[in-house]
Amino acid sequence: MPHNRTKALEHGHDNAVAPPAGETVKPGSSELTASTTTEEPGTAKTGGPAQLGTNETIAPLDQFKVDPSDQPLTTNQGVRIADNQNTLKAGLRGPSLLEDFILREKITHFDHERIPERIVHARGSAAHGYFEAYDALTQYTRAAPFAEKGKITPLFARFSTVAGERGSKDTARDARGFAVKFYTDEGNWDLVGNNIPVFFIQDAMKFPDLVHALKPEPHHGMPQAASAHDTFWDFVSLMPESTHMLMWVMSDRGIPRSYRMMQGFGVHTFRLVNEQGESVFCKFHWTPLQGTYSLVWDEAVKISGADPDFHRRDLWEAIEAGEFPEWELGLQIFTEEQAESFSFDVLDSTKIVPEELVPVTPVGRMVLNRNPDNFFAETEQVAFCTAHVVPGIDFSNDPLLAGRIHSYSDTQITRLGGPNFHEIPINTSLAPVQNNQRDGLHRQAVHRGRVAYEPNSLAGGCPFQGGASQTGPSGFVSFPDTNAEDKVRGKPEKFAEHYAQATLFFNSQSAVEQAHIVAGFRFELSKVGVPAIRERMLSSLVNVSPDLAAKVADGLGMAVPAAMPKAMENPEPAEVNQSPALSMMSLPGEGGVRTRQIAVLVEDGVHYASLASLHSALTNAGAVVHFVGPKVGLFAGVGDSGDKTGEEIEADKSMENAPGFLFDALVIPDGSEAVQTLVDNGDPMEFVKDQFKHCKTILALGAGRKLLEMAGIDSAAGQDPGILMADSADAAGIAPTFIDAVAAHRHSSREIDPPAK
Ligand code: HDE
Repeated sequence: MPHNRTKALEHGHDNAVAPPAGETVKPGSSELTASTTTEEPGTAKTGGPAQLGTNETIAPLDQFKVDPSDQPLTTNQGVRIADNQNTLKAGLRGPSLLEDFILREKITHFDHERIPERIVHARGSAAHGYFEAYDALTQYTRAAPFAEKGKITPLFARFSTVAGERGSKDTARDARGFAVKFYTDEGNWDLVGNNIPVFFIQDAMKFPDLVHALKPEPHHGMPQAASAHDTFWDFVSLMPESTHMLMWVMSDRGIPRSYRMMQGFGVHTFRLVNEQGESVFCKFHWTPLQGTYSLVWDEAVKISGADPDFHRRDLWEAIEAGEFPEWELGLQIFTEEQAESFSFDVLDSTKIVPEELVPVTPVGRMVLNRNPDNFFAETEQVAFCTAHVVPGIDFSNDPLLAGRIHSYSDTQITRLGGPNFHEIPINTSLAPVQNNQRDGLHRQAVHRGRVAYEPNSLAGGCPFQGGASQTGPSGFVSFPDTNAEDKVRGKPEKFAEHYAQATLFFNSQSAVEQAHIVAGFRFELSKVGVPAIRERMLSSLVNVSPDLAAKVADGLGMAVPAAMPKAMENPEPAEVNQSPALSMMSLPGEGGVRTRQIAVLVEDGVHYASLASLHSALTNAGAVVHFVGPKVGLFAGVGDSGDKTGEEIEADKSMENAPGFLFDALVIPDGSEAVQTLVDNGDPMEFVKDQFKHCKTILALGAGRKLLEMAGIDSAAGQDPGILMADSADAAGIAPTFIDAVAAHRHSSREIDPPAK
């Protein structure tokens, strides 16, 4: 805190000038500041529509907000600065003086502005929000967020890519982090998951190896944010346990359309523990209400050039527009006895528990309703740690999880500069913190008194320990798991089965999704320089699906090798051979076009009335409509006769700054003169071709169909539900069909590999 508000009071001054409170989002309903909602159930579940962002996390952050409005410029010591333009010099053309403490303080601070980036998940975006419980879950857990129906728990969620550095692109093929910090009544609980429910490795011992193989190769620092290179494929082809995760990453899950449109998973098996100390196993699932959607590869590659912040911008803009993204939290709850009967081991993070074996029960929703005020202070400095659990949540013996419990707190010590990172405002608990830990770099708390030990009599025994009972606010008690085995380095038997669920995943995909997996492997392996690595990977894929291996081999111009010998040749038969929930196409979508970005091309001579009526139909449906011209600015509209009406349309984007692949759908306008100019310009044709190639919806009004003819795709109208044509007079009439077509996300039936001319 740069200004000590209490100091003047300590010395008896009452005229201290406190800085004005930082600007925050205007408080909405005060209901969200209460610990339970008072709303009547508004939807089938509980709660009503999300409200503008205000929640309990604002208060602790507010104390630290700095607002410079009407304030003079000062040094860090509070000394007013008279001249912020010139260094102190011995004469106007003379040498600068060492005594210029103002210059030295400014430059010194600047020199240390950067902190180490996260070793993985360096690039991310975050938002504040809240969790609302649908019902009390007290029969399973005493965790505070699930204590009663309608209970609200503030939270901060960060989404990230894994491999790329902090300044890398958003649309790389990669897993995505999905980390949620719940500020519960009983302390912070961090659920640090991914958008993919399994992981590459089974044991924490292999994590540094995995990351060293995945990150840019150390001799030349390439490639950035991508796994398309030798060291990664060398490692994973030698680690068949990675195969299941590879299937997910090579699938469309590796290139999400938006952070708002991806699932999240806790990955490991966790424990829920109730008041009576009884425990069940649990897997956490987040499902987006916006639907689960992806990009296509060509689109992802192009977007990474035109807008490396594509996902960051999307999350930020949706929240700014009041389109608060929402996810449903679902739990798979099962007993230890059930777990023992499964053909796989639930302590193995390369395995899912198929929903056909244990259904996902919806238990609440997460709404993100407030953007951070400061990227560094909040998004960069937030420290998620799997060790941060609260009473009612406990760990399983998953050996990958065990390593994480250590790693996250440990890494913050370097990244955030010492052991007091819990005092950084975004990391502070809403529950009071009292203990005898003292000092260390950057300590903020001013502990009073002489006692920093326990037991003590001088401080009346305080702070006192809660006791070992599981009930009430007595404190965290680890579940007394019974373990009576030899101390060994090794793996349980079922960990040796590496392919059944990779096959389950592949077989549960639609034909289009399977084709994308083939193309994903083909692309990545085509970048691998050492043929033996490609061949080894192919031999592993034979064990997943001979069909998959054959298609990838064909794409690489190679023969299919013999199957890689399996670690376990005769595993227990899998219980489930098809799981529709694994296909994104079977997941519930939002069904509408809210927040979808629609480009409407404009030029001078564009038919005004048809665009105006389409614009209002689309914006009423929640779509974000952008008029895209050869340059930004005003363009003259015409009427049915082609004469200027005096009305103008303002292009808020240009074809140069917003190429076609950034949009979810395209409208080509009517107006002969405008269309002729569009035809004569190369950029609109690129728009049409990319939209077509990426299987998006295109609507051509009136004369605009000429652009479709030029692109050779006019004949698709009537056959392809995503290619629409209408007269200007029917612009309002076609709007519902267009909206439905955009809501379908993509019209994959038109996809050809390699793409049509
Ligand atoms: Fe992480 N991981 N991880 N990880 N991870 C980090 O922590 C680690 C794993 C995940 O938005 C680091 O604060 C080990 C699985 C997310 O800030 C680090 C192992 C899953 C984030 C670390 C794993 C994840 C991280 C880097 C294997 C999905 C970003 C900086 C034993 C369930 C959180 C940091 C954020 C970040 C270690 C495996 C997800 C180094 C040792 C499995 C979402 O501590």
